[in-house]
Amino acid sequence: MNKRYSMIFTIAAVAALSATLFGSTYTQTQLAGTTLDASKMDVDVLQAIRDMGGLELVMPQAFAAVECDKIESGRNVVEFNVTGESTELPIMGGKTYHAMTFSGQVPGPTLRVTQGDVVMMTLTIPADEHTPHGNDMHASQMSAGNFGKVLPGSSKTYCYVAEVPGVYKYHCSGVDVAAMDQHVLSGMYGITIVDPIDGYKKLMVEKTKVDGGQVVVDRQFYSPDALEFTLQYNQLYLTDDGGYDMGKMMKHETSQTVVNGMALGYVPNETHNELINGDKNKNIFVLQPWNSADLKQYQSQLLFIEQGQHVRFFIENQGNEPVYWHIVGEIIDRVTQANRVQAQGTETWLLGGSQNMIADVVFDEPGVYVAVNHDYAAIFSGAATIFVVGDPFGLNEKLAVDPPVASYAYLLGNPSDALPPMGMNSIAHPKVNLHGLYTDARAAEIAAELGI
Ligand SMILES: [Cu+2]
Repeated sequence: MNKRYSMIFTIAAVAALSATLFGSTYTQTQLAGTTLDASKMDVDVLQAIRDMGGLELVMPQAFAAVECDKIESGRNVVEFNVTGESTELPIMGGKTYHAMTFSGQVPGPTLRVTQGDVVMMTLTIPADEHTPHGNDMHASQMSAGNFGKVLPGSSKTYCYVAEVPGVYKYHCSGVDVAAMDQHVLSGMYGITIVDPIDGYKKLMVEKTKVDGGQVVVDRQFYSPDALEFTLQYNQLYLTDDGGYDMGKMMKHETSQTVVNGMALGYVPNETHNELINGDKNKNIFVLQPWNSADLKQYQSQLLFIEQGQHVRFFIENQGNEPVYWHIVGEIIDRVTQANRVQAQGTETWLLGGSQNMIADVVFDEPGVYVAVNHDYAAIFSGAATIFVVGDPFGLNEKLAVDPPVASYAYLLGNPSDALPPMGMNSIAHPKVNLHGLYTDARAAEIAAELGI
């Protein structure tokens, strides 16, 4: 008998033995291949659980969370306070949708900490909010019981140590899991970036050169310092009046694919039309839905990068569909998950739902590049993000004369709202533009904080 069959028989034998020894209807129904019937479960076991006050009484603190009043001295404590708020936000097509948000913005605020920090996270639900919310933080390692619903007019705090570096989703857990899909797919998601305690690694890029008439490998190394972006992918499943359509979600019928909350949010706006085409109403990009340069918190924008600059993307798939992350015109020089390098030099990297990557890229030539989810349905429903590398249109001279800067990027900021610290190896953050969908109140609040 080969090993594979031997293993299957062993498992079957153990299962049959268990069924015989314990008379378990659960084991028997599994062996018979029929659907588990709760009504046939051992009533005494269920009664015993009830007598103990339910499973929650048995399980709390089964896994070590940090008690907020017993934090080891020496650890840095980072407070992270968010609210759960429903609101209307604009979407492509001149409409609005019934958004659910952390703190009035989609994505929610980015939490950035260093490995080993304690995060003290508080979710507050305003009294006038119509539904409870919850908070599931993927950077923590604690009992799922912590992620239960928080009622309107109340708040909940928990503490955890950010032990593992990387990018992590946080999201609303609905009302004790019920409607979690609706809350997340309506906008209740964000990321935590946990910077490695030893900083990021320098980047190696594969090149070749001609040396003495021979083509040889020419590995080039870049400082860990980088221009940083966060890109978060998700879907909207909407009814005609902007409500959440669970039927469409179940059938995977995407209404719009959003990047940082916006479908096609990183495409030219009327300023670029004017500068490049001489007419603010003459679109450069075939799909250009967010033209106004005035709509500060949800204007479309190009993302500017210097040629030959080390760029670090923090990417999270917040959604319900796979993301085949690719940059039209470039090779991803390095893919890191947690602090382990997964690939060096790859065309596309697949992210399943709630999966992340740190992509390091150096753009070799000036020009226009497009980051996509290389699923054609995703591209044409919103997952196209345009970068301008170098200054192929001569915009820097026109837009950045005072003070002169190497790239227009430094005047615009980039789509990271990860406020200090930027990590020991990060460059000083450019002036922050508001990228994503923000309520007017939230945008005004952040602009005031930043002095922009
Ligand atoms: Cu919620």
